[in-house]
Amino acid sequence: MRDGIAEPWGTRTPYGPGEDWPVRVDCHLADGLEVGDVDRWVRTAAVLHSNGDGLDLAVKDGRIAGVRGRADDRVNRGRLDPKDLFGWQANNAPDRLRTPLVRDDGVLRESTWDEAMDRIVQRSRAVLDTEGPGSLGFYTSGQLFAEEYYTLAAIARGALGTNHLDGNTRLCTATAGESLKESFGCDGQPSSYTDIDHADVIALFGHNVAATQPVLWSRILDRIAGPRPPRLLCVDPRKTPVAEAAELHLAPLPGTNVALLNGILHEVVLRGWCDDAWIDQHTVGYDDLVKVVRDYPPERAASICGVPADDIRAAARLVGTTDRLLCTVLQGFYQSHQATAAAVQVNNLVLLRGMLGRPGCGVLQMNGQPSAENTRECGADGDLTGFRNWNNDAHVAQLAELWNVPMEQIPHDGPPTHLMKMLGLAESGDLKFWWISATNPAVSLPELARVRKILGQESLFLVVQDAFRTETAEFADVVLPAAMWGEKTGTFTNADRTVHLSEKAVDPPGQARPDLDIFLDYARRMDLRDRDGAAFPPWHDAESAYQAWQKASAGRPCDYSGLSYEKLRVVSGVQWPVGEAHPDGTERLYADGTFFADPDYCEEYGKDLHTGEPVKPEEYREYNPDGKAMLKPAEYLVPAEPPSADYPFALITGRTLYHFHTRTKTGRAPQLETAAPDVWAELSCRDAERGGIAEGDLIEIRTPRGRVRAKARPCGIRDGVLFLPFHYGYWDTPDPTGADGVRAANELTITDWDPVSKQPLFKTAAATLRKISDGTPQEAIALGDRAVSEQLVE
Ligand SMILES: Nc1nc2c(c(=O)[nH]1)N[C@H]1C(S)=C(S)[C@@H](COP(=O)(O)OP(=O)(O)OC[C@H]3O[C@@H](n4cnc5c(=O)[nH]c(N)nc54)[C@H](O)[C@@H]3O)O[C@H]1N2
Ligand SMILES: Nc1nc2c(c(=O)[nH]1)N[C@H]1C(S)=C(S)[C@@H](COP(=O)(O)OP(=O)(O)OC[C@H]3O[C@@H](n4cnc5c(=O)[nH]c(N)nc54)[C@H](O)[C@@H]3O)O[C@H]1N2
Ligand SMILES: [Mo]
Repeated sequence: MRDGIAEPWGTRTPYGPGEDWPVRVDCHLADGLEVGDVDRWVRTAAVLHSNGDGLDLAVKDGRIAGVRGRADDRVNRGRLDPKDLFGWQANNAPDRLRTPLVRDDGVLRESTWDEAMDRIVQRSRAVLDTEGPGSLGFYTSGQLFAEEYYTLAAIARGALGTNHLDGNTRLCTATAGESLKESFGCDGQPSSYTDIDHADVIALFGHNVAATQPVLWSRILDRIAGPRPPRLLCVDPRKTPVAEAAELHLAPLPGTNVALLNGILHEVVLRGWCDDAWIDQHTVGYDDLVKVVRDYPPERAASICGVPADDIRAAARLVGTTDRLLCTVLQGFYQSHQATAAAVQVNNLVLLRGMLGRPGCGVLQMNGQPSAENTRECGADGDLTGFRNWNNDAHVAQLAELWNVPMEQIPHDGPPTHLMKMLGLAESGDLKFWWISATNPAVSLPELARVRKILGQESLFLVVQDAFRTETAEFADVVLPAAMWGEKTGTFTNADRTVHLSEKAVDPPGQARPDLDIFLDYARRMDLRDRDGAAFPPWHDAESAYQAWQKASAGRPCDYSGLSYEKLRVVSGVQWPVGEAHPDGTERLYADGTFFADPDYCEEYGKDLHTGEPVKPEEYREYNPDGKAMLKPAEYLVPAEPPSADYPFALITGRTLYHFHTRTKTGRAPQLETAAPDVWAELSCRDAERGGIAEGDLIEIRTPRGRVRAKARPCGIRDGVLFLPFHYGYWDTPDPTGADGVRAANELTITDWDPVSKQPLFKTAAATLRKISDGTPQEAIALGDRAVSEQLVE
């Protein structure tokens, strides 16, 4: 048992290219408990990121009492990161929701399930009868199980017939999905984590993997410590541990990723580093791409991004001349104004170099949350179930047949409503009923002052389904207590298509119930029926829901038809598709050079990368009749809110290693909370010196939307850029900064989104800064998070 806080990545187990990653089993048990005392171990995987690390829960006296990594798991070979070592304690927190709550006279009070569900059913019925299905909306998560999303999609789209269903994956990996649709015609991760075992160059684009998938980072560190290590390129305005370890670190101005990639592609094309034969055979769009990137010589890109032109040349040489190039992309690309356009340029790089389907090659358009992939594939986000195309009547007809509902009932006269649009519908009063499950928008959405106003609006009946009484629950008309991971059964799929089964280990507290049971209970109480009058959905528990999902996925790219619960109980992690052609799963997609892009099969016809305007079916047929991979160019566009005289800094937001999102779990794990107890703001040492600001001083950051007070942390971030972690909600009182409770980064962020993926811009706002007061040496020391993680890099 290592000190998971002081050693987030643990000890090195070096290995060479093409070798198996050695096993290292991490374990943490409740104080005083020995392995021999554990009653039983129950199979699951990590839920505090998208890595999908296989683990077993220790059960003692009916409670979760620890975790142990599974040595035979394909993803982690036994390793666990700090959040996974300690985060399970949240399940046992004394302040879990144990009963439903309903609002009377403005106050939430305890109620029974019958009373709470009656209120929900009455209101849904009334709204449905008077205003139609378009007045009901559902906003779900990237943290439930596939069974739960599939059920919610069937209820919302199939039975109620509303188009307003989306997940918080909109904030998270909408761009991952969209960029894959743009380039390959369909969502689905091309590559595999095992590509790290083979890669010669790993390029990380806006992805602080050391903090956000520490076990994946351990895998990279172990390659670096072994023979013939991979060379690393890091693109991030901050000096992250990834940047420290990289051979080359480019720190572009926030929001300039497209210009940077165009500069790199310019070099790759003009220096002849393309795989021309592969491009000819497998892609369309080469000439369009060349026409655009020709105008981005490194000097031009350098002047836009604020990085040296020679560094762009060096980066291009690194990715342009290696035989095994693996690229990863995450929020530094996804949460800015040209999110999809930028992520697609990384796909272009991989395509130009013919780097698909071989060990050590490819692209990981990463996910963030443990089951973000399932939200997308089950159709609980802006797509139809099974990566089906809303704009293809044959696909809608398949769903109608599967669900035995009239095809007209499944909304498909426009794209499914994305979250930011739903928020607008709630604001305008058009949305009258909104059911939010497993997400905490009162902290995680941009421009919180507006979000609070909308959630609190009289015209909106708000249902919040969570394990805790969150900031969002405080606005609810009805609060439903949910069982969490470990307290229910289901499957979830990580960022490299690895599916795990998560088994119920213990009972939920009080009257809390699994989300699946709640959704099914709602369907029964609403008396939802299929075309023949049978109760819909017809399934009744996790396994029957999963079997229905298997059937819905059969023949689609995300094929689960050959992957039973039984098999998942034997093999630790299987990658979809799993069907007749691939009974044991599929390590890499597109190894045979065929894509899911055929006009009759593809998930989407694509969009204009600048405006988001959907491509018409007939245009797509003409552009890509044979379903090849697509090379799509984009011009760089200036961010909507660039730094100005009044707001001279570029503000970005993101994560720390020790917390997950709005801290409902990690804030309840003492080791994690102590490691990063309060908000801080990163600024460059030079900016700090100019402002007379020292480590630990209290500073105030302002944008046109609001202000936040935080302790200053001068560090290696690029000049002119500020960074705030977004974990700290305003609800935690008393507020230690004394700044009237305002410490949520999203007080500052802007209501704006990428026109293609509709993902909000959490990483680019213009801000100003002033010092409020001197800190004390103790306060500087209390900022332990940075101290610990940076010291370990050295
Ligand atoms: N510890 C921890 N791990 C997590 C989570 C967590 O909350 N805590 N959440 C999980 C989830 S849901 C997600 S989505 C992932 C997110 O994982 P990441 O994307 O790795 O995390 P972020 O900190 O949001 O952003 C990554 C980096 O983007 C950089 N960046 C900001 N603006 C730009 C830009 O314009 N260009 C470039 N190139 N880079 C930029 C930031 O400096 C930051 O270091 O993490 C997952 N894992
Ligand atoms: N400024 C800024 N904002 C951001 C980001 C950023 O980088 N910067 N990142 C964005 C990203 S990538 C993400 S993913 C979002 C995350 O934003 P949120 O989804 O709001 O974050 P969480 O705190 O994970 O909220 C999940 C909620 O689900 C509850 N929960 C957990 N398990 C279960 C369950 O099994 N059932 C039910 N019913 N509830 C459960 C938890 O208690 C918690 O309240 O934040 C986004 N917001
Ligand atoms: Mo995320």
